[in-house]
Amino acid sequence: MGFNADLHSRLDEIATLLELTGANKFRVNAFARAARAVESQTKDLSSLDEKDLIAIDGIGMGIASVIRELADSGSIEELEDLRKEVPAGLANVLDIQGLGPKTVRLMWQDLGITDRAGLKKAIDDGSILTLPRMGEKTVENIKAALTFASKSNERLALGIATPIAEAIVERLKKVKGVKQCAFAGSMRRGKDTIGDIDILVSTTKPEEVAEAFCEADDVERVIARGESKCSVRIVVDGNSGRWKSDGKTPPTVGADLKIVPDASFGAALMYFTGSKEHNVRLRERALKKGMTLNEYGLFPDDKSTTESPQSRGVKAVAAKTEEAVYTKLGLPYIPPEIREDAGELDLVETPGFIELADIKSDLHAHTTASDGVMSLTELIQCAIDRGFHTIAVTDHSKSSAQAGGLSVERLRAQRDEIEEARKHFGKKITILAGSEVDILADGSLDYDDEILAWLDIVVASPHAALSQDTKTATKRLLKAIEHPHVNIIGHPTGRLINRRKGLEPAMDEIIAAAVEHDTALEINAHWMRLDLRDTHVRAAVEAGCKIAIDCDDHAPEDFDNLRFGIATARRGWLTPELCVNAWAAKKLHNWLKKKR
Ligand code: DGT
Ligand code: CA
Ligand code: CA
Ligand code: ZN
Repeated sequence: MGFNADLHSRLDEIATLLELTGANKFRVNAFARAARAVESQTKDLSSLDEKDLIAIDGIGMGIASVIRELADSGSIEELEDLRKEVPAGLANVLDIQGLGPKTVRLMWQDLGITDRAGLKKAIDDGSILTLPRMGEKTVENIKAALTFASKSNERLALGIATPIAEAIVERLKKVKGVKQCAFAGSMRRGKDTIGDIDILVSTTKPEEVAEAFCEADDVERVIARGESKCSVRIVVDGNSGRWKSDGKTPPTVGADLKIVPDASFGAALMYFTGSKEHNVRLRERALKKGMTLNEYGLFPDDKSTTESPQSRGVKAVAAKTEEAVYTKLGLPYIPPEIREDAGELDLVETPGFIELADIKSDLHAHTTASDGVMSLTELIQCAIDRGFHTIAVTDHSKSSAQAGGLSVERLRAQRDEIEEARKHFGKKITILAGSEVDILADGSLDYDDEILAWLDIVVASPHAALSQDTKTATKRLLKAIEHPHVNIIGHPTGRLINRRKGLEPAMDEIIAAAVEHDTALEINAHWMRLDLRDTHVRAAVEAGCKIAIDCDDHAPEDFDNLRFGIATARRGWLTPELCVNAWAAKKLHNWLKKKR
C-alpha cells in the first residue's frame, strides 16, 4: 500500500473511532474530510511539509501535523490510542444501515455490545429493548439490516474487483510464452457484484504462468495448482488503495485461472464468460443444428460415440473466436453484458448498445462548495479533459447539511462564480449551474420552485429516509418526477452495494411517470451505487424512458467510474438514443430548457 492509501484508511478509521467515542462532531468531520481530500491526491503526501499540506483543500493545521507524524514515525499516536479504547468489532456494528454512532455507543457502553454477534444476541434475548428510544419497530429494522449486511458480504463490488483482475491480466500477459489472456465470468458480463474472478490464458509455458499467478504478493492462499487450472484467494484490503477492510468488503476474493489451448481461446472465453443459463441455451441451439458446443469449440455432432470431439481429434467448425462460434450458430455477436438468457438469443441483429465513447456530458458533479474535493475550475478542467461538451455543477442542497449543502445565498454566489468561469472556459465547454436537490421524505424538494426554475438543471435525489416502505417511497419519487422543474432523478433508490438496500419503489410506476413527464432516471455510475441497477434499466428502456449516466463526481478519479455505469446500461440494453449524456449539445440543452 502506498503512503497516501495508508493515510487515507487511517484518517477514515480515526473519524469512525472518534465518532464511537462520542467526540466533537467538528473533529470527526475534519478527519473525514481530510480522508476524502487525501484520496484524490496524486502526489505522494509523505514528501510534503506542513505548509504545503495545509495548502491542500480539506487539510488544516491539525491534520497536517498528523500526516507528518505518520510520515516520520510510521504511526499515528491518536489512532493507536483509539484502537485501544474502542473494540475492533464496533465499526462493523456502526456500518449496519440505520445505526448511528450515538446508538452504537450506547449499545457498547450500556449493554457491552462490541461486535455484530453481540448485537444479534441482544436482539434475540430482548435486552436491546432496554436502550432509550428503542421500540419493537426499530429493533425489527435493525434485525433486517443486520441480516442484509451479513448476507451481502460474500460478493465483491465490480469496482473493487475489476482493478484486481486487470492487474492480474497485465501481469500474466508479460509472462514468457503467454499468447492470450483475459478475464471472463460475471466480471466480463459487467455484473454489479462478482462471486469470484475468472482468468483465461493460453501459453506455451503453463508452469511459468501458474507460478506468476500463484506466487504473487497479494495471494493469501493457494487452493489448487495444476497443469490446466489454478485457484487462489487474493487479499482485497489495500489492493489499489481504494477501500479498507471495513466489514462490508470481503477480506479476500477467489480467483480461478484456466490454461486453455490457444486455437480454441474464443470457445473457452465464451464458455467461461457464461452466464451458465446463456451457455445452456447455446448448447441447445447447437444440438438442434446437429452440432456439439463445449469449451473447446463447436463441433459436428457424432451420436455414435460418447467420447468428446476434441479428444477424437475432430476438427472444430468454430473455436478461435467468439464471433466465429456465434456466426456458425446463426446468431449475431452477443456482447458479454447481455448473456443472461433474457431474450438475447432471439436477436436477429444486435442493437448498437451504448459505449463509453458515446458519452459526451456529465450532469451530476460536486465541488468543494459541498462535499466534493474539486474546486469549480478543477471540475470543469476534468470534464474538458474527458472531451465532454457539457458539465453540470450540481452541489448538494440545504437539507444535506452533513454534505455541506448550499443555502440559497451560497447557491447564488456559486452561480456568479460559474458566470466567471464561463468567460474563461465558455468556448471549450458548456457549464450548467445546477443542483442535486434533496427529495425530502414526503417528496417535496429542498428549494422553492422559483429557485429550481432559475437553475439550468435540476437533479433530484433521495438521500435520507431510505428505509421507507414501498408505498411511501413510490409516492415520494412520483412527486419528484412530476415536478415541473426536475430534469433527472439521481440514484433513484439510494441503495449502496453490500451496505444498504435503499428504497424499493414500484419501479413500473416510476418508469411510466418518468416517461410521461419527460424526466430522466439516472444510472449513478459510482461502483458503490450502480443505481438504477441493470434490471431497472432494462424495464426503463423497454418503456422508452430517458436515462442519464452520471458519475456523481466528488473527486477527479470518479470520472473513471463511467465504465461501470456503461456496463450497467448495456446490461439493461440501453442504446445511445435514450441516453441524454450521449446526445449532441444542442439537443441536450433544448431538452433541459423545456423545464426551465
Ligand atoms: P460469479 O462468479 O458467481 O459472479 O458468477 P460467474 O458467472 O462468474 O460464475 P462462475 O465463476 O461460477 O463461472 C464462470 C463461468 O464459467 C460461468 O458464467 C459459466 C461457466 N461455468 C462454470 N461452471 C459451469 C457449469 O457447471 N456449467 C456451465 N454450463 N458453465 C459453467
Ligand atoms: Ca466468477
Ligand atoms: Ca469461478
Ligand atoms: Zn451527488
